[in-house]
Amino acid sequence: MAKKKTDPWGDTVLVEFDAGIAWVTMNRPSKKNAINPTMGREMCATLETLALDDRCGVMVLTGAGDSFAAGMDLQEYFRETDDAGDEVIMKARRINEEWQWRRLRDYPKPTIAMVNGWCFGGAFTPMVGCDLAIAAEEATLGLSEINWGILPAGNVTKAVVETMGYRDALYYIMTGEPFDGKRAAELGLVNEAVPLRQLRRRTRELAVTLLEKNPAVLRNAKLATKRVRYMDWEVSADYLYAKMGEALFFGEAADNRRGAMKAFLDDKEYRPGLEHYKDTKSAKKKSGKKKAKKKAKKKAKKKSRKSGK
Ligand code: ACO
Ligand code: V55
Repeated sequence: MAKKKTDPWGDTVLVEFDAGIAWVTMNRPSKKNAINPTMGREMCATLETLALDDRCGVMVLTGAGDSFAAGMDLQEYFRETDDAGDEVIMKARRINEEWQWRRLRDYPKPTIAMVNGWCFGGAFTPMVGCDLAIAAEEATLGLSEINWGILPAGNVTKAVVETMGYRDALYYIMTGEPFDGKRAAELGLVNEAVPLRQLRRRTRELAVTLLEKNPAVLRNAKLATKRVRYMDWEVSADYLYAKMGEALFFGEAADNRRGAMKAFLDDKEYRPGLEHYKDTKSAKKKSGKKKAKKKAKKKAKKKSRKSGK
């Protein structure tokens, strides 16, 4: 498979496009991908650009070498900003939170964190900021803040209580004890853990599943999940009907829905409980459009033929 490598946003972030997937790599391997202010700026630019780039149907966030990211850079993010004063600290925080949770949590494309290795402290915020996460069983994660003298800020504590149970969150925040990828899956911090040698393959497989869905409906489904979490049942019911209706006005979502109902109810061609509806008509319409999309569709079709429908 031909891979195109571009790094127009600098050295700390790498982007590779591959059949509808944008692999975004935190790239300071000699510093275990510790997140410094430069990476923050380059991540903001990267996410901003990929949001409007058709080559990015799904965004995967990962790290170069043996690390996802060893948290915030203790030298450049903490020690150097300590010396520089309030305004500099506040600017560094603003840029950091811009990509780590403000932008990521509401990202218009589906996002997957691929936790390939060391993942500490500040790395939890973008990891949880992604919609889904897969870890290598061999990865080592931890809330190491308490081990060196701070509490998990930068919304790390928020990310942890949103994913882990209450007792587990307190346990790992208070002890700073490291744990592996398998344990991260048990804790609900990631969706699943697989052996490192299968990590990329499994992540790609999950991304391809997401690429098959109607993108407007998928976007609204994920945003609605995040919103209704803190609503009461009455407000949530109204909100979901409004969003369900709204999503049908975007792109080919209404055609997709109508076609799927026909294929199930009239033609008895497929069963929505068991598989994704493949809209052959709109696939043809799209085929002149974008190379990456075409490639992804073709791959998905081939896969469904192989599996005997
Ligand atoms: N900030 C700054 N530099 C870092 C960081 C970091 N968070 N993590 C690693 N590095 C640097 C090391 O200083 C070292 O630099 P050098 O080669 O210039 O001396 C290089 O990365 C390699 O790290 P080593 O410690 O030599 O690698 P090792 O494999 O022995 O250990 C480990 C890896 C466990 C990740 C270790 O580097 C570590 O504990 N890092 C800090 C993890 C952490 O607690 N991060 C902060 C979380 S709290 C927060 O983010 C707010
Ligand atoms: C921390 C993390 C931050 C931050 C300040 O977990 C402290 C410690 C993720 O950003 O801005």
